[in-house]
Amino acid sequence: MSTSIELPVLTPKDFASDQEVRWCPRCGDYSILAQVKKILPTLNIPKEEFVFISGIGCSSRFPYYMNTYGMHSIHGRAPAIATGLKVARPDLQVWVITGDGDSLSIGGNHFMHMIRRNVNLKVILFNNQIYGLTKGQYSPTSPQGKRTKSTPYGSVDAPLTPLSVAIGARATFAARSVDVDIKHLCYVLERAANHKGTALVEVYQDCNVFNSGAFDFASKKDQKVENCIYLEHGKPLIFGKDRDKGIRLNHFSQPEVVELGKGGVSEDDLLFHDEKQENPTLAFLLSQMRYPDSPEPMGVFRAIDRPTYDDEVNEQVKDVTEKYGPGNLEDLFSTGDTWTVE
Ligand SMILES: Cc1ncc(C[n+]2csc(CCOP(=O)(O)OP(=O)(O)O)c2C)c(N)n1
Ligand code: SF4
Repeated sequence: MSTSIELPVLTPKDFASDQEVRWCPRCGDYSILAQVKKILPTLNIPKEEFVFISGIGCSSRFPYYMNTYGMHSIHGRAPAIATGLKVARPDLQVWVITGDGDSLSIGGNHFMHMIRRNVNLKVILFNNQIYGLTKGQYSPTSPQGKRTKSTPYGSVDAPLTPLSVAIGARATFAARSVDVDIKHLCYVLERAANHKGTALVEVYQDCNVFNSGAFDFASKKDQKVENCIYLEHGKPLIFGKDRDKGIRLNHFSQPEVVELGKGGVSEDDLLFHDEKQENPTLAFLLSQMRYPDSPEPMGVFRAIDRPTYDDEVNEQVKDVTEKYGPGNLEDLFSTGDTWTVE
């Protein structure tokens, strides 16, 4: 006789912890927290199998506010801890929560290696283009010229584009959304949750205290239709209030804005989005389209299949154990190239 265990039906409330939320009023972090709590019950995964691991920053307080397992870890090191956990416990769904400072300043190295290895982790990068927790210093994503507490005359640094870094490291899933774009953010988070491999979601997050309005172009209703292109797999890149503008590749394979119907330009001339392209060139090109120089793409840039690090490591351990038997740490330390220092 077979018995099947019915999973309890979960709601967003089941994922809310009893901790007082300590973000500033109207911070974009609230919306991201709310949307994550909304999508988790749709995944049909027992609550006990979710783990949220963060680094340090305002955004990294996230695990306190989730009624799941979690860890508020070390600055920039969440990818390393999450990788260890995922390899040891592949049955868990492990989420990494990080900020632009946490992931791209002190944690830039770890971030890149998590992605190139394709560890099966879901990553939310809260990009507010500033250090929030430490009260308003510039970050690696702050635009050139940005005046902050640590750049009083304007930043001279060339900023990083997180999705370009990720796609450069051959990310198998890379997406972007905006904190207050609730439906779109839920869609992207759900796609990430269901992706096998490192799934990076960059979320434009308003730090209304130290960098207010940085993403108005992508969050205000009247502005976003003109400034953002919502990517859809297999569909042409069209945007604008009247959906009369599109993106075409010019003779130098560079994206350019064209007006539909003008000079004989039709939908067939436009660039069609293909998130499944193995070659990352096109996804990288899209990631380099940045407002205000160009309309900015939103959505899933890339979603491809590749073996995951955790699967590969566990497969290798299984094969070697079958061949040589279970290992012994003591033996490992005292065999081979060892010597005594006297
Ligand atoms: C080893 C170490 N270096 C520096 C700091 C100081 N520090 C704390 S959070 C932070 C940056 C946070 O920025 P971000 O990741 O963008 O997160 P936000 O607060 O904006 O959400 C820094 C530099 C620290 N806590 N530990
Ligand atoms: S400082 Fe900025 S990022 Fe941090 S909680 Fe306040 S509004 Fe949010």
